[in-house]
This record gives sequence, structure tokens and C-alpha cells, in this order.
Amino acid sequence: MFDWASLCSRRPAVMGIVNVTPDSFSDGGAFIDAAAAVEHGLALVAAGADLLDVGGESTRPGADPVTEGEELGRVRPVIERLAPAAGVPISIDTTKATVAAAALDAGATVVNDVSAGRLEPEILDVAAAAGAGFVAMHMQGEPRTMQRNPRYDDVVADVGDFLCARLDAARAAGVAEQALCADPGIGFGKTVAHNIELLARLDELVARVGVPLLVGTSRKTFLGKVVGRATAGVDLPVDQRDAATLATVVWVVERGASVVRVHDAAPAATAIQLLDAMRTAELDAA
Ligand code: PMM
Repeated sequence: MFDWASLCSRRPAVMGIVNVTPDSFSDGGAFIDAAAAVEHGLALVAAGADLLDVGGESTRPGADPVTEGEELGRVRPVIERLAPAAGVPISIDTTKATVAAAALDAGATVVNDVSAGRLEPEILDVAAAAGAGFVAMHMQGEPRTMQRNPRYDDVVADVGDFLCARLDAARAAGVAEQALCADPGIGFGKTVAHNIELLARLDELVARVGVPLLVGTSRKTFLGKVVGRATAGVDLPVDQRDAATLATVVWVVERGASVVRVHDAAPAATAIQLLDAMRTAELDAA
């Protein structure tokens, strides 16, 4: 039975991203070959990743869906080789129940569903039956159209309502309490202001959901917009967003996030290690 506490009860965990896709926004095409993806996953672990998130379908805004066969053909060989070799849990980033089932069969132990079980509700049964971890992520709309005019009354309250409802759906399907994790879905149907407000008020969301919170800001568009516009007047390109990513990693960890999902594991792992040392010293001094 997967238990998030084993990964992140002592300090926040780093989830390293292994995208086996031709079109992900930051690393699309780099690891489409299984051997390259496996090598990348092992390098992320060597750099401090506590778990690896393997995905075969890009969720970037405007991305076209892929078939189940294509998606499985990408992720299964990678998971089969990574699971015995990586020494850390593997999660499968998918919205498809059949892909999740095959990935769990191949050695993954967590299902990371950006639709939180809305696209294919059977994915909750698949996770429950396997005793797998389950990440329920918030998204307004669907990837192809989600950035067209997203709207909220109160983004933190609305995302909190959604996550609580989806966690309840997962519980109803039999997913164990210790296997649950929630994610506000930074960049998924949200404006720059929505993303910033979610991060600014992350502690409210942490208190609200009552399960470990995963946050994925790595190299996302809003970082390029906030930092680029403030400095050069243009968006910062994706390959220049690592410093901004690290700033958000420190921020979210300080506000109670339990897992950070990143493309580059070393800076996040180093920051978390240092924050942990300083927090321990702070407690000792008190
Ligand atoms: N972001 C992407 C893909 N999957 N899953 C979760 N749980 N949270 C996220 O923020 C998230 C995700 C965006 O694409 P990427 O893999 O290229 O970063």
C-alpha cells in the first residue's frame, strides 16, 4: 500500500519529471527514446529526486490528445526499466484508466491524474485496487482549451472545493487515506494572477485539503511572464526559468507543500535540504 508519509513526512519530497513526449512545453522530444528517458530518470534520482513522474501525453495548453496505444508505447518500456533500477517510487502521469493499470503493472506505484478522475472515473478504481498513491490535480476545462479565459469567484476557495470533492470521489472508490495527495494545478486553466494568488495563499489550501499537497511550477509560462515582463519587457524563454522555479520551490515548501514537481532535481533537493537544516536549528534555538 502506497503511503505518502513514507516519502514526505520528514521533509518535502522532490518529484522529478520524465516526459516521454515529443511535445511537452519545456522538454518535448528530449527523452522520447526509452533509453534516453531511463537515463534521464536515473540522473534525476542521482541529483536528489525522491520519486519520478513518467508521462507519455503532453498536457501543455493546446496539446492534441494521444491514443492509449501511443501513450502506453511511450511509457511502459520506460517504467519497466526504471522501476527496478531507480530505487524510488515511480508515478504515472495519465488521465487514462487503462494506461494507469498497465503502468502499475509495469512497476509504477502512484497515479498522477491531471483530471483528478473526471475524464475516466475508472482510474480511481484502478488506483484503489492496486493500493497505489493517487494525485488529484485541479484543472479548469481541458488542456486544448483551458487557457481561453479562465474564471473563478475566488481561485483558492474554488480550487479547494474542487480538490475536496475529488478527494472524496477517490475515497468513495476505495483509495486509502494515506495514498491521497492533492495539487492545485498551477497553469491549468489559470491566468498569471490566478497562479500567483494560489501560491500566495498556499497555506490556506494546505490547511483545507488535509492531505499532502503537491505543487508543480517548474518552468511554467507564468514564471516567464512575471519575471520577463518585470525585467526585459518580454516573456522569459522556457530555458531561462530555472531560477524563478527555484524561488517558487522555496516559497511553496515554506508554506507547507509536501511534494514539488520539477524538471531539474538538484536545485530543489539542495534548497529543501538547506531549509530543513535551518528549520531544525530554528526549533533547537527556540
Ligand atoms: N504539470 C504538468 C504535467 N503534469 N501533474 C501534476 N500533478 N501537477 C502539475 O503541475 C503538472 C502535472 C505540465 O507539464 P510538464 O510535465 O511539461 O511540466
